[in-house]
Amino acid sequence: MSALRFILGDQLSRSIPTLRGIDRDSDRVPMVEVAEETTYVPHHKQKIAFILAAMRHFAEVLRVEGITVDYVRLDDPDNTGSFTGELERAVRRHLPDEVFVTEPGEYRVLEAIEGWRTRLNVPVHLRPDDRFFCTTVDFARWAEGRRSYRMEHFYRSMRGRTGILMQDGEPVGGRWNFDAENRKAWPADRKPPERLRFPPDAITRDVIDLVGRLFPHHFGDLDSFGWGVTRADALASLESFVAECLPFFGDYQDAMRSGEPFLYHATLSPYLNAGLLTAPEVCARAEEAYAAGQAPLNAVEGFVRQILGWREFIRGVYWLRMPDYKDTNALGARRALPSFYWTGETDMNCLAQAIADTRHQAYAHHINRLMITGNFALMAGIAPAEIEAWYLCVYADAYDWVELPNVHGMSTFADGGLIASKPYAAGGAYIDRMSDYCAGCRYSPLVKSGPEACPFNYLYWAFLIRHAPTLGGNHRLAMPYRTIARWSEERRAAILAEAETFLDGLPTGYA
Ligand code: FAD
Ligand code: DLZ
Ligand code: SF4
Repeated sequence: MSALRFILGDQLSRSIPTLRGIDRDSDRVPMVEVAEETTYVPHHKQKIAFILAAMRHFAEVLRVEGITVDYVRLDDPDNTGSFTGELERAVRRHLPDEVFVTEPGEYRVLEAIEGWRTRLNVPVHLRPDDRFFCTTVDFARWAEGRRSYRMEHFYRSMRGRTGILMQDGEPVGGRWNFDAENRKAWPADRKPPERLRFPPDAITRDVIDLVGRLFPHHFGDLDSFGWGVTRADALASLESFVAECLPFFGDYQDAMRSGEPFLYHATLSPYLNAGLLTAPEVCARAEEAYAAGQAPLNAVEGFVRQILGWREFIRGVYWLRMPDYKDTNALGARRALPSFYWTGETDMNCLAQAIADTRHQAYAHHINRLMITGNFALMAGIAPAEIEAWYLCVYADAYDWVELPNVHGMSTFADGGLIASKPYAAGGAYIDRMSDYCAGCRYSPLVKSGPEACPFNYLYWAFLIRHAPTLGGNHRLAMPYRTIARWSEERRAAILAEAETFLDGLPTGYA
C-alpha cells in the first residue's frame, strides 16, 4: 500500500492528522504552491510570502525526518494552478492506493475536496482537524436549540470542559471574566516593547523575490517582511510575548496608538492559523505564566478567552452556518468599498493609521479591525461581500473560517445578531477615548456636523436612524434611540443627508 498525504498551506503542524501513520518508505507528501490560492483574492504580498516561505521550511523539516515530500513551486512550468489539478498530477505520477487529507479551513476548498473522490478514482480519506479544543460536532451540539450564539456562554462551557483556569469546578479568581479591568487608554508616555522580527533567510528571500515578481499589483509592502516562518520562530514569538507583553495584555487590550500597531497584542494569529503553533499549547503556556507569577489573572484570563473562547467559537459558527452564512446581509448594506481601504488616502486619521499599519505589516490588532475599519464599513453600509474580501486579502492571519464570522457576525452585523447582541457602531468620542488618532486629524470628534465634524459622528446617528425599523427595538440601543426620538424630523433628515453626501463623495474601486 502507498499513500499520498496532502498538506495544505495552513496545515503546517507536525501533528496534523494527515501525517499520522505515515510509512516513510512508501508514502509521499504533496505540497503545492498554486495560483488559485495565491489569487482567489489579491492577498497582501506579505501574506503570500509568509505562507509560501512557511510551506518551504516545513517541507525541509519533513525531509530531514526522512519523509518524501513532493513539492511543487509556483513558477514550475507544469504547475496547473489548483489543488485539484496538482493532486491529479501527483496521483498520475505516483499511482497511490489512497489519499489522506485533513479538513481544510475554507468551505470552498472542502467543496473541491469532496469532488476528489470521484475525480481521482482512488479512496480519499478526509480526517478531522483536531488542532482545536472543540470539534465541529461538539460545537453543533452546544449550539443546538439556541436562537443566537453568545461567545461568553460557549467560553464558560469550554473552561469547564478543558479545566483551563479552573479550580474545584470554579473559575480561578472567582470570576469568569475580568474585562471591566481591561479597558485602559494608552498612557502618552508609555513605550510598547520591541517585537521579535525574523530576518529572512535564503529560502524566505527567494520567496520574497518570487512574490515581488509575480504579484507587483497586490496590496501591501513586502520590504518590511519580518514574520517568522518556522515552528522555532513561532515558539520564540510565543516566549517573547509571554515575557514582554502578556503581563499587560489585559490592561491595554482595547487601546490604539499611532505608529504602534502591536502594543501588547500577541501577533501570534498567523502562526496559530498556519499551524506553526496550536491553540492548546499557547493556552497552556499562558496558564503556566500565571501559575509562575509572571502575569496577573486579568491578563491571562483575557488572553485565554481570545483563544479558548473567541477563536473556537468563531470556527464553530463558520462550520455550522456555512455556506448560507456568506450570503447574510441583514442590514441590506450595498455600498462599494471606498478606494481608501486600498490606498490609505483619507483625511480620517484613524482610518489612515489603521490602513497604513495593515499595508506595512499585514497586521492590525483587533480593535483597529473592529472599531476603525469595521466600524466605518458598518456605518457606511459597505456590502458585506466587499468588506469581507478586503479583510481576507489584507491580513497575514486571514482565512475564510476565521475572517468571515468576524466580518458577518461582529463588524457588519450582517447575520442580524446571531453572534453579537448589538452592532459594534461607535462615533468619534469612543475613538478619541481609546486612541491618539484624533489629535492628528483634520476633523474634530467634538463637532457633530459641518466640515470640521468627525464623519464617524454623523455616520453613527445616520446609521441608527436608517436602521430604526430593524434596530430600534434592541434594548442595548435604547439610550441612543431615546435621543433620536427627541429630535425633530428635520434634524434627522439633515443628519441622513450629511452622511449620504459624505459617502457619495468617496471614490470607490481597487486602486
Ligand atoms: P491578540 O489580540 O493578541 O489575541 C490572541 C489570539 O486570540 C489571536 O492570535 C487569535 O488567535 C485569537 N483571537 C482573538 N480574537 C479573535 C477573534 N475575534 N476571532 C478569532 N480569533 C481571535 N483573526 C484571524 O485570526 N484571522 C482573521 O482573518 C481575522 N479577521 C478579523 C476580521 C475582523 C473584522 C475582526 C473584527 C477580527 C478579525 N480577527 C481575525 C480576529 C482578531 O482581530 C485577530 O485574531 C487578532 O487581531 C490577531 O492578532 P493577535 O495575534 O495580536 O491577537
Ligand atoms: C493562503 C494560501 C496561499 C496564498 N497560497 C497557498 C498555496 O500556494 N498553497 C497552499 O497549499 N496553500 C496556500 N494558501 C493557504 C490555503 O488557501 C489554505 O490552505 C486553504 O484555504 C484551506 O484552508
Ligand atoms: Fe477618526 Fe474622527 Fe478622530 Fe478623525 S476625528 S481620527 S475621523 S475619529
